[in-house]
This record gives sequence, C-alpha cells and structure tokens, in this order.
Amino acid sequence: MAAPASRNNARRDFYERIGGLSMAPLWEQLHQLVPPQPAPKYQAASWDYDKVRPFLMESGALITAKEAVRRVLILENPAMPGSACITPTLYAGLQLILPGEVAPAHRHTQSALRFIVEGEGAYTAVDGERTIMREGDFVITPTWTWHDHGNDSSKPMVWLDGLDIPLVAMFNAGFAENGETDEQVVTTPEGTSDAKFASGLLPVDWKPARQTSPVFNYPYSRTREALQGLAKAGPPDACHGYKLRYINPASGGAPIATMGTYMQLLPKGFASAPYRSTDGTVFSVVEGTGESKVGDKVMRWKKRDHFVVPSWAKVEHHADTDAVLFSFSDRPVQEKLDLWREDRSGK
Ligand code: GTQ
Repeated sequence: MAAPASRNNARRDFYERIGGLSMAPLWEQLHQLVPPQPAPKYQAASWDYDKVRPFLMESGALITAKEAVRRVLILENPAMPGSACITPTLYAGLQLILPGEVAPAHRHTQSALRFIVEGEGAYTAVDGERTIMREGDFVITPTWTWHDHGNDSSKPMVWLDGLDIPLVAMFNAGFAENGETDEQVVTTPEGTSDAKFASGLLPVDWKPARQTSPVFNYPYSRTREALQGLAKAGPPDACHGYKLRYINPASGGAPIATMGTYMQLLPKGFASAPYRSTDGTVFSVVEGTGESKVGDKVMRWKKRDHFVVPSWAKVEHHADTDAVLFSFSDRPVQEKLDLWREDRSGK
C-alpha cells in the first residue's frame, strides 16, 4: 500500500494532468455539489429605511431618472458583493422618482414587481395602460412588456423593485430594448385591466397569452381589507400569522411566473413558531414594528424597512404592534421544478 504522502502526491499529479483536459475529480467536491441540505452562500440582512432614505434622496441630486434610465439603489446581499443579488436568484432595489420625472420606456425579458414604499400619485405604464400607485400597492411589469414610470405628484416616490435578473442571467435568456419615446402613448383608459380581470370576472372569450397575471395593480386597500377579514375569522397560523398569496385570477397561480408575492398580518404580540423553507425571501415592512430572528441574528424592523431571509434558515417573527409584511421569493419556480420544501417542525 502506498504511504499517504505519496498517495496524495499521486492524486495531485493526476488532478493536474486531467485539469489540462478541462476535467476534475468529482470525489473532491461531491459533498458540496450534492449537499445533505441547503447550505446558502448568502446571509440574512436588513436595511433600515432611516439610514437608506437620505442616500436615496442624495442620488436624486446626483443623477436624473432620465439619465439613469432607472434611478435605483440596489439592495445587495452583503455576502455576495458585486453580484447585484439579494439572493442568488433575486434582485431587489429601491427606485426613486422625483416630481415631474420620467423613467423612460423600455422592455426586457426580466419580470419586475414594484412594491410601493413611500409616496403616492406616480404612475407606471404597461403596454399602453397607466396605473396610479399608492403605498402598499403591488404592481407588475410582465416579461417583455413596454414600461415607463412617471411622477405627476408633488412628492418623491420610492418603491421596491423585485426582479428575476439573476435567474434570467443563469439561463442566458436576457433581451432588452429601449422605447422610441420616453413615455409610451396611452392607448387604454386607466382601470381597464382592473375592469376586465380584477373583479372576479374575465372577458368571455379571453385566452391568456402568458403565465403572468393580466392584473397589474393589486391595491393595498383591498389587500388590507382581506387580511382584516381573515383576522376576524379565526386564529392565526402558528408560523405565518395571517398570510395570503397574490394570484393570477386566470390560473390561481403566482402573478409572475418566476416570483411569488405574499402579504401577512402579524397581530400585536404575535410570536411565530420557527419556520424554514427553501425559497430565500425578501421582506418589505408595510406597517408596525417588530423583529425577525434568523439563527443568532436579530433584525429589528419598522415600516419601510427591508430584510432578507435565506433559504432553509430558520426564521421567527415577533410583532410589537399589529404588523404587515409584504414578501417575495422564487417559490413558484421551485414548485414547478418539484424542489420547494418547508419545515414547520421548529427543529
Ligand atoms: O424599472 O425597468 O430596479 O429594468 C432594475 C432594472 C428596475 C425597471 C430595476 C429595471 C428596472
């Protein structure tokens, strides 16, 4: 039998020689490639809006929305510097539009969600129809649709952008085009998609052209009312409080093929049972104060703060006051691929 030192030398020499042929020994990395359970290379992190907002406003003086195309401060996972990712599959950023500004029309295969954090009265236009956005509204920009944003109000507007940029990059399926004009021509009266698709009815002969929801604004007033009704009807779920998922009314599936979106109400004093799932999740705090514990990390939060919980990390939420949390993740993709798992056991 060869002595360990000479055996290791022989192996190293072998690895070098096969390396020349762009080959590598699986047995040196099998454990990392096929881990017994998820071992995310990103971390729980949070962004305090009081600290973030001054920089957002400073960016407003540095560059116009027109020059920037999208004036956004990316929320980057601290464990993935330079990646522009908040999780390995998701992008998040805070977009600022000042009164009178327009973020010019473009389209791309990446899908986007907007979750309105501050202000009201700016619009986003999708394929010729505008919708006015208010705090807590969840707005969709479907894949490959023309969109521009503008602010006709008198106050700055800030929203959370959630995009599937890293997923699309992984597939090398990204395409983008700029519009011919900054603002697309309005071809459809405001409220048309609401009337056609968001009233429990659908146009009789309408056939969906894509998986993305035909509704593109889910207003907070309705979401809040639904949560309130749910809270009156019975006790909260031990892990989630009162949690609803947004749907495409034509399919019952997620409103965006690549991103699931959720809203949950945690009643005052509620302490959630430990929970983990394989979809790393980004949260935006809509109402209230509280904290979320992930491992040893305690993230205090209040209205307009943001935080991210990694895949398979055990999370416990505690609400000091009635609290409402918006969140998004890649769960619909994982479900399509038969990968999604959750663990409610608290172990
Ligand atoms: O609004 O189209 O935060 O294309 C990043 C890329 C926003 C947008 C972002 C984008 C957009």
